[in-house]
Amino acid sequence: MITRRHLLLGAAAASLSGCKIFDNATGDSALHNLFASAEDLTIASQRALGRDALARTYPESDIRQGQRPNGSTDPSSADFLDLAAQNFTDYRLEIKGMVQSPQSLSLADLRALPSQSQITRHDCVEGWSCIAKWTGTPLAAVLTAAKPLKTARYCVFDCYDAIEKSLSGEVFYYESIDLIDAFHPQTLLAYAMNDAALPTANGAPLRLRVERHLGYKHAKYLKSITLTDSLASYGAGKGSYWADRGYEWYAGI
Ligand SMILES: Nc1nc2c(c(=O)[nH]1)N[C@H]1C(S)=C(S)[C@@H](COP(=O)(O)O)O[C@H]1N2
Ligand SMILES: [Mo]
Repeated sequence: MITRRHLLLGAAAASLSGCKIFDNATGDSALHNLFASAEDLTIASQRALGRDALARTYPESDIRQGQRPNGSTDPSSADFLDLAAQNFTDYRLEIKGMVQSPQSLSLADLRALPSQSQITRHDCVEGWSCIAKWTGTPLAAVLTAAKPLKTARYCVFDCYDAIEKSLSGEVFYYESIDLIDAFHPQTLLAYAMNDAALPTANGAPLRLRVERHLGYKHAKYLKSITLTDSLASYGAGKGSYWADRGYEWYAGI
């Protein structure tokens, strides 16, 4: 007999093997269907366990190395290079879309909001993990100031790095989370890592930490946050660079 627990374990196994399966392929519809149902189960199981449950945190002694950089590590867009050349003094994070009070926040503005540190483990679908200390502003504090409309359901993160460059143009990295995860107490806009300013390779000047999710949800090089009631008009319709290429959108761990 297949119990609910078996289904949940199966879902976990499928999501762990996801990267290897999809790294070089986008086409297998049977696997895609398995992923779609695994994703529903992951959301259902996280809801059942409580979407507010905290990710595990670690002592300082568990930080054994710097966070291994992955994906984009050195954005080359002109606007990013201009900001970096001024040590990000002109950087502004825009909060826009379905909000009552759009925000434009400098790093100093963000640092003046409550700050929080946490030592957590980052899990990439490629099969590696790193424990690091992250410091930043809870996303909840920024959203509270922006006053989301009641109809808003998601935050879409637009990033400065072109993850794809081709003759037909550039694709800038984008990700999204729902407002339940946006208001989760460990969801941070992080400006520091291991007690130093966030390195360029790890997403300077500001990146997302969304601790109960796989690595690709942790958008680096944040440019803006757009609140919306639908992801349909972002990217290929899933509001996530990797979800639009076959990975799970929710990617809960
Ligand atoms: N803007 C942006 N964010 C990104 C990526 C990226 O390429 N661009 N890669 C993702 C992936 S797959 C992982 S594992 C983590 C890597 O973060 P790190 O470089 O700090 O280890 O960032 C995620 N966020
Ligand atoms: Mo990753």
